[in-house]
Amino acid sequence: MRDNRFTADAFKARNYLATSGPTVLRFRSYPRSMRVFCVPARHGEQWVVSDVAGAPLRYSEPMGKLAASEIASYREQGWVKPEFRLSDARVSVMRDALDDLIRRNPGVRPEKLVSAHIEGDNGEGVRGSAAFLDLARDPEIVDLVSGVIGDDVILWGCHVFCKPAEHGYETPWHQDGHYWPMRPLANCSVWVALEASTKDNGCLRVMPGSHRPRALYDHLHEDREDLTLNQRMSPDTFDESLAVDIELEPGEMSLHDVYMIHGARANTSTRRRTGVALRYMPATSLFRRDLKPSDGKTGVAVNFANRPLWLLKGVDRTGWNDFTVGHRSSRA
Ligand SMILES: O=C(O)CCC(=O)C(=O)O
Repeated sequence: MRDNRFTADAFKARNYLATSGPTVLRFRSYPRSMRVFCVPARHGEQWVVSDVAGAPLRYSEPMGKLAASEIASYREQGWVKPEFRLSDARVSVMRDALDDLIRRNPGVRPEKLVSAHIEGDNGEGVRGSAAFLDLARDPEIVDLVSGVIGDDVILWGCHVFCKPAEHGYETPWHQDGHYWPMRPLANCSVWVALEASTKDNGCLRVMPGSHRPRALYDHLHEDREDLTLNQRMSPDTFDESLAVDIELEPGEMSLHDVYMIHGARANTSTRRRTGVALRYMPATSLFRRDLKPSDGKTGVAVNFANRPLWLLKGVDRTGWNDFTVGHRSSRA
């Protein structure tokens, strides 16, 4: 049995338990004969109220929802780092999947593992893995996304940005909206850290509030081998000194808006840095398969014409999104 009242208390107790280990906590709303502890759930953690003998009586809601303050911060700043994170066990599963993905794709730069969630030959030059689709469909992550794009959620992309130690490519400053084909332009990206992502190994950097004008700025072409993308926003469009570094521990994540100006420095450190960028659009937008990414010279080969879509929540409000294209059954 689930108990929604419990979630708020569980949030407060979480940090306490994280430092003191499993313990008994009492909440005012529960009788003294009950105790509270944290157990690993399928992904992440769940809180249980049990009787003194340990029989579970109540479960908390999974902790995947954004708090009101997190939603407000996303609206204001264009990004947020939620309280929610993956469990260590889940991170370890995903790291194995990452190593396997890299082994499957010896000829692809690890910063350019596009559509990594499509198992086998994905038609975009990468042999993907279902483990990333599982992550992208994780109900708790989808619930986070719902908090900012609403209840009708389409998964349309997943890009693994793995920057090897010492020679990981820079991601130039850019806006995702410059490249993407959904109209009206709307998207939330969830960037999940599989390894520590810090200033020295090239963590994601954002320009807070840059999404607010809902405008796209010019991107200049840059012909260099050592970039994740071959386009960069002209430096006079924004003030880089105001950038915020999003440092994350393994399992933590950040969400950012489609108009947000962001990038990442090259990784010259001795530690690899990997983020899985999961892309979700509201089903009030149409995924326009006829639109190409800007001028086709982005440095990442993508094929929107055959990109599969998954309706993960709600309904397709446009009535025009095609959920058959690109799926295994229609590719055979
Ligand atoms: O991880 C990176 O270097 C860049 C990620 C990015 O640009 C994105 O997720 O939109």
